[in-house]
Amino acid sequence: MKLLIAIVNNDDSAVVASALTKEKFTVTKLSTTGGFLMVGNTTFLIGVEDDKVALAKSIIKKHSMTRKHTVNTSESLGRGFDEGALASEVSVGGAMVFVLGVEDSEKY
Ligand code: 2BA
Repeated sequence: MKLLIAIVNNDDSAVVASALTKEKFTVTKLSTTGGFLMVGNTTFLIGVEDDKVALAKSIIKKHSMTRKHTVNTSESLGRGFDEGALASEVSVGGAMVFVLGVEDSEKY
């Protein structure tokens, strides 16, 4: 078994959740915030049998769009960033997916 941790844009999260559950995946949605942009995103925890990992990843990929996000320099400086490290526009997404091995999983 694997645990997928998938960080998805908030604008895509409802569609991703719907598409996953339609294929019988069980998902947990967490409200999270990206540390760079400080913008809300959604993190999915998905426990998946090994032979279903590719399907889950393909569903997430299909419904996660890449977007441009314009960084407001003065707003970001207020958060303590170094001005030299900021780009005026960054590309966000589609999705960031981590696949972790699960040693044990029990439901009580
Ligand atoms: P944020 O941390 O808010 O990052 C938003 C976007 O800003 C990133 O898009 C990337 O294009 C850029 N970015 C992030 N950190 C940067 C840095 N130190 N210097 C320059 N540009 C930077 P994505 O890569 O698509 O990431 C979207 C969101 O996914 C991230 O939001 C974060 O919440 C999560 N994420 C991405 N990679 C991660 C990782 N390796 N570990 C944990 N979370 C990650």
